[in-house]
Amino acid sequence: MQEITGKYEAAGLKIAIAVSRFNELISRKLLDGALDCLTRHGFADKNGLVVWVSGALEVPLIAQKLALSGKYDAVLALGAVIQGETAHFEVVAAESAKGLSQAALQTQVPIINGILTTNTVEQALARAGVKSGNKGFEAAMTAIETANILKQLQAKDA
Ligand code: INI
Repeated sequence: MQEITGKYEAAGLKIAIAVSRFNELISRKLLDGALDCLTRHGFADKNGLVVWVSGALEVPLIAQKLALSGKYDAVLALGAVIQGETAHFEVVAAESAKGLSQAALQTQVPIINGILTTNTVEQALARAGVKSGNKGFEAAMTAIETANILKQLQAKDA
C-alpha cells in the first residue's frame, strides 16, 4: 500500500497568520513560537503575512479571507480564550473553533487552530512557551505538515 506523510519542510511554502490582540501578552508568545518553528524549517520570511485582529471571534473571518486569496498554502490562527476573563467564554471558544473548521473545509486551505482555550491565565502562559511547550509552535508544525500533504496529493493526481 502506498503511504503519504507530510514533510516538515517549509522552504517554498506561503503561510499567513491571523492572530488575536485580545490577551496580547499570550498571543505574542504564540506568534513567537510559530515564527520560530517556521524559521527552523526553512520558511522564507518574504512568503509570510501576519494580520492582527481584535479577538478570537474575528479570527475565522480574516483567516477565511486569507485562505480565499489563493496566495497561501496554509493559514495559522492564533490567540487565547481564557475562562476567567469572560462570562461568554464558552461562546467565544466554541464559535471561534467552529468558524475555523468551517473556513478550512469551505476553502480547502489548511486553517490551523492555534487558539488556546484555558481556565486561567497561568494555564495559557504555560502553553504559550512558559512551561509545557508552545501551541503556536505546534500549530505551525501542523500547518507545514498539512500544506505538504496537500501538495503531495496534488502532485499524485497530476
Ligand atoms: N477574545 C479572545 O480572543 N479571547 C478572550 O478570552 C475573549 N474574552 O474573554 O471575551 C475574547 N473576546 C472578544 C471576542 O473575541 C470578540 O473580539 C468580541 O466579542 C467582538 O466581536
